[in-house]
Amino acid sequence: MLGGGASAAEPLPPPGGPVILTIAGNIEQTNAPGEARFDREMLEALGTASIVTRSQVSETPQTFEGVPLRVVLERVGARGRVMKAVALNDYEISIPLDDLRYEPILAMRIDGQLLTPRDKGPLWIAYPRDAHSILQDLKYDARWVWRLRRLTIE
Ligand SMILES: Nc1nc2c(c(=O)[nH]1)N[C@H]1C(S)=C(S)[C@@H](COP(=O)(O)O)O[C@H]1N2
Ligand SMILES: [Mo]
Repeated sequence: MLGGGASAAEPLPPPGGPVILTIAGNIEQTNAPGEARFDREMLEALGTASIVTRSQVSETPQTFEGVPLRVVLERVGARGRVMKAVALNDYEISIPLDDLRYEPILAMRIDGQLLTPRDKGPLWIAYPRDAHSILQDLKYDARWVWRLRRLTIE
């Protein structure tokens, strides 16, 4: 559950560059009809964090760097219990917002390399999998949406 009285501070400016993430659904801040659109610069300006962890796709720890999901959702004034995440390949999964307790990020870089839509980019949802044994499970692996393009707050 996110929200409970918290409100987003400033109106969201329109993106100046290519849109890499669109957020829709139950949000307070929009910069397009019913949607909040972000380019890379807008996301990076929210502040980045990193996670060093192994994953379903790498037995060697990698450094995932990006924007904390919580910060992005707070910026748009998201309120709800679940977010539907949709990828460029139309992969789709519902993620409970309770997962924010694990501080997942929207990763833009891996080991310093910018993710592009040709690999797992532009955004890849990453969890601190090594830090929490509960996350070492297919249920959570399926929430590591790569090539993420859209979130809908429900
Ligand atoms: N965009 C996208 N993200 C995705 C998937 C997918 O098919 N497309 N599969 C999910 C599932 S079910 C798992 S277990 C992990 C790892 O999937 P992979 O081994 O196919 O990369 O990524 C998740 N993220
Ligand atoms: Mo999976």
